[in-house]
Amino acid sequence: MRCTRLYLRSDQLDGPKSAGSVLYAKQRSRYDANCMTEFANCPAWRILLVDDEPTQRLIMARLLKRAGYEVDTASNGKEALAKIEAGDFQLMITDWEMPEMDGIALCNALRASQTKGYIYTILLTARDAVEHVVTGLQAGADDYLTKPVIEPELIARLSTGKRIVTLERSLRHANEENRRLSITDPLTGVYNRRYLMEQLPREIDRAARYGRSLSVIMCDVDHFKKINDTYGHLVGDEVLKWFVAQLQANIRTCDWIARYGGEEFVIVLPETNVENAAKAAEHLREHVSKTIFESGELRLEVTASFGVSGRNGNVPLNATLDALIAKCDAGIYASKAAGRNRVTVEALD
Ligand code: GH3
Ligand code: MG
Ligand code: MG
Ligand code: MG
Repeated sequence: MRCTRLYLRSDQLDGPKSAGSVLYAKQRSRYDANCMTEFANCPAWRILLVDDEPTQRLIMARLLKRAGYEVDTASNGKEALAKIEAGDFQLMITDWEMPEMDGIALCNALRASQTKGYIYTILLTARDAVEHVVTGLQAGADDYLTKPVIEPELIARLSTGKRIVTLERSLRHANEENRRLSITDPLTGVYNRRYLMEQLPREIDRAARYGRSLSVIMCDVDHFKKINDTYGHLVGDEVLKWFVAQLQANIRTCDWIARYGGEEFVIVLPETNVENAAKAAEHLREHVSKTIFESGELRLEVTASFGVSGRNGNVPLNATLDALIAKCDAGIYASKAAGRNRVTVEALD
């Protein structure tokens, strides 16, 4: 492959194509086609090009656009950081020497900040001593190239960047998916007990620290074992999904549901005093009891028993997770004992 060094004469870029550049263009389009397959799931690759020299920016931007990248430019590190904050870049090519904030400071700042995804960074500079390379990489650059840049080499190094970014992206997605699965009940799609035990203490701490109200509703489907025994576990599963859908459709968006176990669910109501939580529970109870579960020919009346507890913002209570759950549990027990399909409020001591 012919390797042309890129000099700062823009007329060279727009001039007639030589046989070498046509061959190179063909090779590059094959290369790009490979990249297209390899990165087919990615949206357009966005590069932030940072350089204080307008001509260098212009020529490099044209080169990168021809290679299929979306390009945005900045003339120093400060401007680059502002664009990174506002935009979505996967790759960055930065000059070293620039006014206000140079490329080294930019790399340091980028690595110290939280970006949406990894930004693969190439430092492109006239400085070519080994100690400069070391300083650049230590500042957080992933790669180091010297000016004048050799176009195919830059394109090849950017493709390395794309591989790294793709790997980072798939790892991040896998982690997010694992996290989602680890806190979700697979049958009903609401949070599971692990999430409840992790998140409810945080809600309690926040409410206690800022003197805010927080309430919890616990509910248990009545005579659920009978539904399983009569119609089978698959119907039982459908009833549980239906029950959760009824709850979900009748709570506020800031309230959240977790499956405590079996046919027992917990609804956490931030910023809600116990009186209003009791009203919410009564509304849920009534809605469930008046709505018929339907599946094929089957029509079922389903009811549930509720226990409510919580803290009111103006009462200096130090509720604990165990105390709240125990009170809700006691509420359910009392509702069951009183005949089921009812709501019992248990105040915290
Ligand atoms: P009560 O009114 O006193 O709450 O009676 P109940 O029958 O609802 O309560 P019990 O604790 O006797 O039975 C709960 C049943 O829920 C027993 C268990 O097999 C069933 N169960 C637990 N998890 C699931 C599930 O994921 N799917 C199905 N189909 N059944 C489940
Ligand atoms: Mg410069
Ligand atoms: Mg139960
Ligand atoms: Mg039950």
